[in-house]
Amino acid sequence: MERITLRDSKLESVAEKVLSNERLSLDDGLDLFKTNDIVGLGSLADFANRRINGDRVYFSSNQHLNPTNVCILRNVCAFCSFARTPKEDGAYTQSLEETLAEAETASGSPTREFHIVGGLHPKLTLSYYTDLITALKEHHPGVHVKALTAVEIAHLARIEKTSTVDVLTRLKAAGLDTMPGGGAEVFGTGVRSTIAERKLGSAEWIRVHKEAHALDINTNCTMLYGHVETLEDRMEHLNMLRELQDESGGLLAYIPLAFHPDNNDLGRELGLEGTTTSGFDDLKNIAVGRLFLDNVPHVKTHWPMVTPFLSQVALHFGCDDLEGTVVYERVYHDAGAHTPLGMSYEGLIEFIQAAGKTPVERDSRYNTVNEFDSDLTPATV
Ligand code: V47
Repeated sequence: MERITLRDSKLESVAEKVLSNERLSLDDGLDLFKTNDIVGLGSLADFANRRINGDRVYFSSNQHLNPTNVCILRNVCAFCSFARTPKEDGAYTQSLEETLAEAETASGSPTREFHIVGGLHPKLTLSYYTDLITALKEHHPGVHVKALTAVEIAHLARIEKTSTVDVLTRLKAAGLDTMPGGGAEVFGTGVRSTIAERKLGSAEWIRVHKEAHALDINTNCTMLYGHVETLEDRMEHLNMLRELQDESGGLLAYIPLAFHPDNNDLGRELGLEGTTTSGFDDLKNIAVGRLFLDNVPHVKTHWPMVTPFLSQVALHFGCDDLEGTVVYERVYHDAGAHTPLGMSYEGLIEFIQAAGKTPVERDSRYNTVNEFDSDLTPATV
């Protein structure tokens, strides 16, 4: 029988539910977010994670590609440091050849997944993306493509004057395998109108993910935390994700996204420039996500966002996925991240082993590509 030591007696009833695999309520989630017993919380989340994933920790030999940073929401998403207006300094839109050339720059391990997201360009049509996906698959046989957030899908549907289902169907025909979880931010209308007024609404974000699931396109989900949201807002958001998954079952991973406040209006307005979310809150978001989203199989830490060091500790706080080699991360580095831009394949393996876990290289749908032993080897980043 598992023994979990708790210092916060408020967590005892939650612990009973976790041990007997009972669903947590919104109030349970709030108690978890409010506790200072981070070790107790982590032990519960670790238990819940090991019940699903054992000691396996997933990673991907992947490359992030961001074909354009030109975005019609440049002055809408107050938290974003990546977007530019078409004529603004630093604006770029890659040609197909330029993105294909960037896709060749990964070294050391064959790329098995391309993660493609970018701005909502006012002129690029669907064929820009279908051509890119088709060409990437031609040049990299067997590679998976995880591309375009629900917000980008809805934008392309507007440009093409068609439905989001039609856009998804055509992307799938071109080779789209899965979709990333970005663009969810915080679903609650109060927060959403403060940080991203006029962006795709939460109901539409959820609808696009349901449509993708119905087409057998698995997706991820996220929550952007550490700005104006309350703990109640976080729980409302997680509850909407859990309901979505109850209904359609296509979510693969939840990724809590730590707000980076440099070079964006929200960071300036909140006086947060030069700061980061606390490690305490980063771990709480991982652990509560693992415990509350009992129907989502994986919880991922995006290591370039919260540092490799915090991500390694998170592997004992409910997290079973480290993202991947990444190669060149732009979204968080534009917003002040000081982490490396990418990590080597061997570095990721050593990093997982040094946490006493079993590294498993996965494809986008979490099929095992390579499994390594869990020998403890000293890790360097
Ligand atoms: O949609 C933008 C967020 C997302 C900031 O699904 C910011 O596997 C914090 O979704 N501070 C893009 N967050 C990243 C993303 C992602 C990353 C890794 C893996 C997966 C996956 C998804 O990043 C955006 C937005 O929600 N974001 N700016 C910022 N300053």
